[in-house]
Amino acid sequence: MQSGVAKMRRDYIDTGYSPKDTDLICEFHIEPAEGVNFEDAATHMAGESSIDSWTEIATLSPELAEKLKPHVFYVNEGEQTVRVAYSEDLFELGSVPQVLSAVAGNIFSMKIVDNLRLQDIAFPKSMLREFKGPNFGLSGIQKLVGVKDRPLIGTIVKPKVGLNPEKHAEVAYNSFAGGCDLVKDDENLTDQKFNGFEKRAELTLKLAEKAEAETGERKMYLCNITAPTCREMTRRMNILKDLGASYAMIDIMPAGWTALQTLREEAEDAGLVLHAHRCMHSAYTRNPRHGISMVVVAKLCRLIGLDQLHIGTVVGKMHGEKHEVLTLRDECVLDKVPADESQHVLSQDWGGLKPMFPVASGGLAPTMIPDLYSIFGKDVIMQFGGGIHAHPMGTAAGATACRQALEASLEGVSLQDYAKSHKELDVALGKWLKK
Ligand code: CAP
Ligand code: MG
Repeated sequence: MQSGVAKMRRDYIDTGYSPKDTDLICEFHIEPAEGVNFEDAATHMAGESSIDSWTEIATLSPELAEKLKPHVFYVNEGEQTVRVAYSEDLFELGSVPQVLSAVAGNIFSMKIVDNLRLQDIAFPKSMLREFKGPNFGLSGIQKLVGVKDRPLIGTIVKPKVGLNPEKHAEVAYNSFAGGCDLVKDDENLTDQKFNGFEKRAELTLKLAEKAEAETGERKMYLCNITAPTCREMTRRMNILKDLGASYAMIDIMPAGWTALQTLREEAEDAGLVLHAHRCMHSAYTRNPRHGISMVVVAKLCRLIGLDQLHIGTVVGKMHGEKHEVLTLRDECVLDKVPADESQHVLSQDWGGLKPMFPVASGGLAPTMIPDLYSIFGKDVIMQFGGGIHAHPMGTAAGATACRQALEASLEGVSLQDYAKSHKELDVALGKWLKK
């Protein structure tokens, strides 16, 4: 056992403590290293994430420690779970980076744990008050698009990268004309030499407008503003605003939390909806024994105020069990999320912060729409990349097949029956329905 384990203050375990309304509460999964006692690991984790060091420090007076010490108020060694209440005074309440530097910082590097996972953070009202949450959110977007009684249908221009701006805009136009409400860039398309940001935005927004005039439906283009600096992302956001866009898209994990907090402010000034693509999240979230859960990522996004967020599909190509995806959906949309011990979810009162619009994307085909509708209901954005552009009759037909499959689902008609009088759907069934 390391000497630090024996020397740190030992009064952080406090199972008699009732968390205060003002405390920030975290649930952790802890796997101590060999030879390290579970409570010692929890004590050090709690100390390192708040006020303490590896050894007793003379500069930490007993009075100060008493005031700011963490309280490990729940310990379940069998389940390898602890919950820690942190005084709000430990935090810069409006700073996601500072909060993460504490409760998701050095602790992941400690030798005394083999694995450590931050399962959830419950934010106190004092912290919620420092954030605005989504500006548009679920109902604001439904109002903007003029659709609230069905899921929205979106696509991702494919191939991911490689098209020039003209071709990109044409693929977007065909998607809109066929029935998509939303068309977005792929996560790795930003401002490459073959497809510059400004030209792409200009041409695609122009054709979105044309499709609006032709179809009588609102058509939204989600252009990816992810860039090396906040200043450049703001510049790109302002270009979109000047071109009359309603949306900006951002790769939330590569861009980082400071960027998201900055962009939330800039987006409000520009009047733009923020679409959050979560690529890279699995580097943090996928290992069930280590890292940071997607629940934490989703909650931080709602707190900061992204308007819509990818949460998984259940039926598509990315990992994510149904219960996990529905937990994320609840954190996006509910005002009061109840605790769910089995899912390591803490109760969260969002205090009226607007809901985010959940996005299901990744490996979806039109044939999955009945399942998606039964899983998510109407308050979801369904996105089909390959599932639209690989349609044998082309992109527009792929989008039409999605709308037809959605109509069938809303009317409670089987896809096979609906396909009898809807050619695009019929062809899609021929391609994607498992025989
Ligand atoms: C979907 C997608 C998204 C994934 C990411 C893609 O395209 O654009 O990046 O949805 O997963 O490139 O895979 P396809 P998630 O429809 O062609 O799969 O939404 O779970 O973060
Ligand atoms: Mg993508």
